[in-house]
Amino acid sequence: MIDPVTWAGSIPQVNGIAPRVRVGRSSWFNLLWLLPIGFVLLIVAVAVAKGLRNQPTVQHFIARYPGTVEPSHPDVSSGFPVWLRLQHFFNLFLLIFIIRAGVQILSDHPRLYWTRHSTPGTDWFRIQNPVPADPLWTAKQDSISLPAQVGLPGLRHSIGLARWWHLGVDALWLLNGAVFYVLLLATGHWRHLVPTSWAVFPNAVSVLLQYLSLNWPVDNGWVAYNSLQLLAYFITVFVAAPLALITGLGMSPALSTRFRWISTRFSIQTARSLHFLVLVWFLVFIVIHTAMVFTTGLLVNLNHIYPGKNVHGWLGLLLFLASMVLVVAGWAAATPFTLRHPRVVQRVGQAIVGPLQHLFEHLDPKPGQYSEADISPYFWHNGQYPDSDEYKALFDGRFADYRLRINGLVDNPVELDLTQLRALPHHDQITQHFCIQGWSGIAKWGGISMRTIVDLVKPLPEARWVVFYSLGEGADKGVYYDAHPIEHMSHHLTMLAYDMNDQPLSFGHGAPLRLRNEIELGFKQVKWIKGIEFVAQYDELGSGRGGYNQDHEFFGYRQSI
Ligand SMILES: Nc1nc2c(c(=O)[nH]1)N[C@H]1C(S)=C(S)[C@@H](COP(=O)(O)O)O[C@H]1N2
Ligand SMILES: [Mo]
Repeated sequence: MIDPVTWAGSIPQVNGIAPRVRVGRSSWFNLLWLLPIGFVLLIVAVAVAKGLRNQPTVQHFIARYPGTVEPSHPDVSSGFPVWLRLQHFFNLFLLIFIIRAGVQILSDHPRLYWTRHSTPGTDWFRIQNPVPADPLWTAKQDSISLPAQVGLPGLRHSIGLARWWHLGVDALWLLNGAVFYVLLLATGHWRHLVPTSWAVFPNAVSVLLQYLSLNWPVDNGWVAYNSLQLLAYFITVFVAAPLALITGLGMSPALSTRFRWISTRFSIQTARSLHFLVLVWFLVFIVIHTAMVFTTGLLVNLNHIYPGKNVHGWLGLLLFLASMVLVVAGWAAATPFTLRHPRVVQRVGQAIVGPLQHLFEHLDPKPGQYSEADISPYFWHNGQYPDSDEYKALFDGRFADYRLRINGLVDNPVELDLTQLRALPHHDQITQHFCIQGWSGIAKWGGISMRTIVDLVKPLPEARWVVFYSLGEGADKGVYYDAHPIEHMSHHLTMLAYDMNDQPLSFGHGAPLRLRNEIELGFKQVKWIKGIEFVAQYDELGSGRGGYNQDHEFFGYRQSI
């Protein structure tokens, strides 16, 4: 049971602002203006279209291209088979949760960029005020709340739960889509959705003119969609949906650090921005599609897609309303259920998505990811800063009394001070950080490869996890920690860093020592490390879920996506 008041370290709920898009260097356009502007443009477009339709050439054009390319294959049956009607409903139902949780994820870092640096002021879109000047401003402070029935679950910084909804339901949606593709192909119904003649383009223009001039074409979607509709459906099913998957995977640290040829060209921020634009396409599509269903013969349209009959009558409407009861119930229940049973959401999400995340965890990243020229001018801060007396005393003494303890299931437990740590073989890497909230940045990390540490302490065969404990607490009090699979300790880019960009690690970024394991998301990169323990399992640590955020904010213990 989540108490919104004490959630995430009693983070107060803060609203965002109306969406803004940057124009030029630093002017911001409030997208709410699109409503009156769009309305005026629509009226102008109607007037122009009406004028055009009085022109003989345009009339000829419309007579030549009436709007629909008749199906040339007599073997393609008309109408909508039962699998298609069911899948249409599943699609609609699942999209509700995907979209709501997706907007929630966006709200955790309510800005979009085109470069992997996520530099404040270079965002092209934001639903949050400009980043304050405070040099220790964290991404968590930057997150915003959503109304409980818009976001899923709406609370500020509830990204852990939102991700289970988004990724878990997405897996079901992709399965539904894959079955849909197969059945489309197998039954020949793809011919209803794929334009097969160039005539689709002049016909689409013709349809647009007919709609805008308020003299609508006669539709018969039972047999063939009009060309504009066909293009919209085709783009949605065969372009937007696959793009949603591809851009979604483009945000994975494991995939990005492995498949360099693509992630060097399309950074996580390009993927994230495009992922958002796909959402915009879906939203615009849903609004227009629904409006057209309602205004082009509602009863017949609903008879097509619900009972699958090309008739007049009320059955389709009744079935539609019954299905809407399910939709409304699912919509209304999702947030209250999530707040009441967050562990269930975490467990079910983990069961659905976990295996895939495990798969990606096998990808050892390539060394030599970036060069000095790629280093980000600004690197966001995140997390809960340490404020214990122990930490303050160490910091004030310039870490002269600092000792890193490495123990647990090892042959040779050690305690090392900073001089000893710096005397170990030096390793550095220039890599990209992926915060779960969505920002990224490149830095050069200097320190010790975890391979060196493993050689030094000699883990016992039963050691399976390596737990990194912080000197700092988490947002709800209690030690911040995170467990990593022992296999990752031999990956190329797993290291302890004491330098960042050739300077000793700053307070904010984790002084005196932090972890880098580049195939995982940012919250697993424990800062202000106090000790490292090799264990067989982690269920007796914290609440037993493999890390502080897993215990307190329902994140997953594998975060390769
Ligand atoms: N001890 C500790 N380590 C932590 C955190 C924290 O709250 N406490 N936050 C994590 C998160 S969410 C991120 S994104 C990175 C941020 O590192 P940075 O501040 O150097 O960017 O640190 C991670 N390590
Ligand atoms: Mo993070």
